[in-house]
Amino acid sequence: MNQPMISLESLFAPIDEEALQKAATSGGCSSSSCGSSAKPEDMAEDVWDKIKDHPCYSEEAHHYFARMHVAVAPACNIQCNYCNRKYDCANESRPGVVSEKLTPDQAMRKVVTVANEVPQLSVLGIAGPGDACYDWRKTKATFEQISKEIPDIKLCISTNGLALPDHVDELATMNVDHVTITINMVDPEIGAKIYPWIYYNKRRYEGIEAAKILHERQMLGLEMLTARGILTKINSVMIPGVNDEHLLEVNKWVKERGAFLHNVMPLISDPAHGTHYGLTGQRGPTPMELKALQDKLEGGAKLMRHCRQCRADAVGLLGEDRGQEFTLDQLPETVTYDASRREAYREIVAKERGDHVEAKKAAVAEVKDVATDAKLLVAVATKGGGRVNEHFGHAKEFQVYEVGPKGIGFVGHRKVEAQYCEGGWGEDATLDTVIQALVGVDVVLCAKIGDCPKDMLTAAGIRATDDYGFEYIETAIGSLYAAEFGLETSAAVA
Ligand code: CLF
Ligand code: SF4
Repeated sequence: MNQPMISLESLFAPIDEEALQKAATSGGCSSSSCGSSAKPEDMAEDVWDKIKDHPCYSEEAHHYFARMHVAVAPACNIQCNYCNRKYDCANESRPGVVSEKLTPDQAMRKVVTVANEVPQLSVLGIAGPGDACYDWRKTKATFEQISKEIPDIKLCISTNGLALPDHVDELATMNVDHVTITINMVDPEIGAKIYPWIYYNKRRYEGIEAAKILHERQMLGLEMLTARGILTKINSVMIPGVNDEHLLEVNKWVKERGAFLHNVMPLISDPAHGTHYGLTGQRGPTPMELKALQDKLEGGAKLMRHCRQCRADAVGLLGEDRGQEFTLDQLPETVTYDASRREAYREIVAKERGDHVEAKKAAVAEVKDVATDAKLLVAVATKGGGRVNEHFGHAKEFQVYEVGPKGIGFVGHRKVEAQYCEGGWGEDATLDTVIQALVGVDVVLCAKIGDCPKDMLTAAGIRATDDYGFEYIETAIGSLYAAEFGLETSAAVA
């Protein structure tokens, strides 16, 4: 099989047009086999086929593949205490953000435009504002149109679960393989503290009665999806003092009913968003509280830790958002789908991904060989492709890995509200906020860092290095760990 020539840069944004061109003309692998070398040994082939290029369902895929959301279904049938209807659905998306609402026809134009320009695109999701199952007519019309035009795009929805059981059969017929249900409780007494009311069967219910109905419908929906082989992700909003400890119970219930992933997201509560929780002073968890709960949940339903709580009109890799490049006013009046760039990209990824998996295995073996119990929390600046390839001052987020005797694992990300280096020079005040975002981290790995930010990080107890720039993330972390705790000490971080 011919493989395309690949440069190290070929998977970084912006996409290397030359590499795409070579891949497009190489006659390489078919897109259906792309990335198959990365399949975990204990995973069934049909499950791997469904997740291998889904950036949310596979942590590994999120380095390579992008999702886009279209906000076509704004009506909602419940009230969550962390939601203000002016904004996106906080069950899946970032609260406090207003996304551009589209008709199914407008959504079609947008998806085709993005598919032509963003070769990483693999998934189309409907994730608020509102509920995709309650506002079903628009969800269905959108999916039907788009899957006719781009048959290989994966379809994904997010729902609060109340109307879900009414549509599971249609979801199965429409080849929707990925559904997210937000489940914050399995005890209606706790539910009553999260949901003031629901609207069900043309009636409004409140308090414990409302939470009980919602709970029963969520469990029924999950069981129906599992029975049809649809992969279900459970989102839970962690609300300190309300459901944080209770999420251990939720994890057990959803595991028993076949959930594929459990994604615990932090409550984002800001009085400016005008939500009940925001206005009554309910706080969200700190990054370390979230990690501690996720660590407690290990061993139950498999955890998703790389969620970015994206916008309901997000476009791009999970850590980036190119939505502003594709607003309605910028879309062409007519557009025809051209599959060539997406196909070419998949060829490049197939090769790179196989190499990445091999590199990861070698790095984990290297870490396990080191005779120590020490653990490190390592923050990585990356712009995709699974490599340490972003400058410290340009990073919009850091991906956080834990390395220790058990190996190397992704444990979350830290968002940076403003970049240290904007316009070519660094601001000390901005650096303070970056340091704040990195609390608890031991080492930062990046492609480049200047002496000044490095010294300020060191003063805050965080070491930083660009010694491993452009390596695969796991290779870099493995080398760092071995240098620090193994026999070789020459490359230890200064
Ligand atoms: Fe979108 Fe959600 Fe589908 Fe992904 S997002 S509908 S499953 S395609 Fe992903 Fe974004 Fe987290 Fe959602 S990172 S908010 S989990
Ligand atoms: Fe808001 Fe989503 Fe809850 Fe509806 S389901 S109230 S849109 S967070």
